[in-house]
Amino acid sequence: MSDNVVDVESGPPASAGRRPLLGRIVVYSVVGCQHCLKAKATLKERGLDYTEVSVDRYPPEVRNWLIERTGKTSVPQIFFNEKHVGGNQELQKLVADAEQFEKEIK
Ligand SMILES: N[C@@H](CCC(=O)N[C@@H](CS)C(=O)NCC(=O)O)C(=O)O
Repeated sequence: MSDNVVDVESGPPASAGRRPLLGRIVVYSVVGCQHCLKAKATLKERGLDYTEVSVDRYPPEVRNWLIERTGKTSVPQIFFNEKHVGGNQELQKLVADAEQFEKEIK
């Protein structure tokens, strides 16, 4: 396996300050969105890597897909693997509940 391919069996390597997470966090955002900045800062504070998709940089179909998938027009929309967590407000609620948060990120 080449060096830049994540081994799905073991997950990404846990280096200093970073949390091992089996899978992926995706933050769908819009450039300059304050709620998106807050959500990303919260994930960073917790050492959780995420992939950001700035929907305004893509054709409208991407945002339309997001609205269809989540039932929401606002950003951010956050996914832990295929599970839709919600927006920043839902993320903040989740991180405030340490036990639930630990369950969700595993
Ligand atoms: N309660 C939402 C609020 C998010 C929000 O208001 N985002 C703004 C951009 S910063 C937005 O998408 N507004 C357009 C809309 O609501 O359709 C959250 O916590 O994520």
